[in-house]
Amino acid sequence: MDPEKKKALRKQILDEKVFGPMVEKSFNDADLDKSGYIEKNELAILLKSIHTSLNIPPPSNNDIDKELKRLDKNADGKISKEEFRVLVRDLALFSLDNMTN
Ligand SMILES: [Ca+2]
Repeated sequence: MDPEKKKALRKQILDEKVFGPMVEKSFNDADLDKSGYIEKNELAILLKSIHTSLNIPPPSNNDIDKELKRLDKNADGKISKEEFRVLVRDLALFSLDNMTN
């Protein structure tokens, strides 16, 4: 993809009008028990399905702990919707970077 087009797409993805609903939907899908937070077991399920869809080996328990630590800014052991935005952003940009056309 040409860099200009990529830049435009990047901007589009991170526009709050697009990004906000994207976060909302991914969060609700990942919050299996509807507790309003993504707990470690839910993060594990989510990361496993992401790895599967990207065709990379499943995350180890250590990978999941690391990701939880990275996202869990206030260190309460679970991911709030606000904290979850980082993951959705990374994933959106990762998918964009890996688009072949
Ligand atoms: Ca939950």
